[in-house]
Amino acid sequence: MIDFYYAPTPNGWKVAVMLEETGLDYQLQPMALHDGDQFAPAFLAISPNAKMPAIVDHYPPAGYGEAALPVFESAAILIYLAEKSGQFAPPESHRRQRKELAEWLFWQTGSQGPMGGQLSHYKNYAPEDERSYGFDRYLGEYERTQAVLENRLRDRPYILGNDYSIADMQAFPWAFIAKPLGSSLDSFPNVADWRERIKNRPAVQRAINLLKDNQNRGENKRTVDNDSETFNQNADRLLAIGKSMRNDQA
Ligand SMILES: N[C@@H](CCC(=O)N[C@@H](CS)C(=O)NCC(=O)O)C(=O)O
Repeated sequence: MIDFYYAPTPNGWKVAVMLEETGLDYQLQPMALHDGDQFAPAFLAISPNAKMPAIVDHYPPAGYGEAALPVFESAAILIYLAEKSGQFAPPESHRRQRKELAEWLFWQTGSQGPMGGQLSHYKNYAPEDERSYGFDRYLGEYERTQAVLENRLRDRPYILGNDYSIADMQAFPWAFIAKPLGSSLDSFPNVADWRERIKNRPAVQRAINLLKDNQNRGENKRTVDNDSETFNQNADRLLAIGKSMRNDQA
């Protein structure tokens, strides 16, 4: 059984898609990010970055030992689940493809994800009168990553070639929400086709519908104006929690 720490956001969907695709047995551990669940010491022991998604596998495969195994960061979780299930990643012996898998997972983690995340902040959550510079900058940066994907998909249906893989699951959610980010798919027809192919998979549909009612949107949307605590983070909170955890141990 795998505990899946989840909230219905693009980063949460990446792992939800993989769990639904593989059929691995999991139990949802819903997280209320705006109530600060991510700062609970028990969760920080699993995910020191104080962000979801994260998992705890209570029955890890041979070689990991018998203790329950925590994994944080979506790409690391996808690699782990691909290894556990033997699905959606090229085998270790396919060295060139494994190298490409690493490249695209790092690309998503270092480029597409952060640019999409900042764009979302300026489009949806920043103070109204301070949105414009940040929005313009991150729209450009986000669409730059869409262009990278567009070129990659010029001559192949999926990021690694003919086979749908965890590289697609990692990148799909941030292309899926292009329109709510204030971007358009019109200049990216290959991305639009790829997005459609993935979106129509039954497992993907199940994943993006998980806890859909808890999405941060609509009338009660949390923004910087009504929730400065989770939106305006700095080092203080995590340092204070770290200190209190050390004191508890002493
Ligand atoms: N690089 C991380 C990003 C995770 C992330 O940013 N998660 C957000 C939700 S989409 C979160 O947990 N935010 C809580 C917070 O910032 O306090 C991953 O891909 O796992």
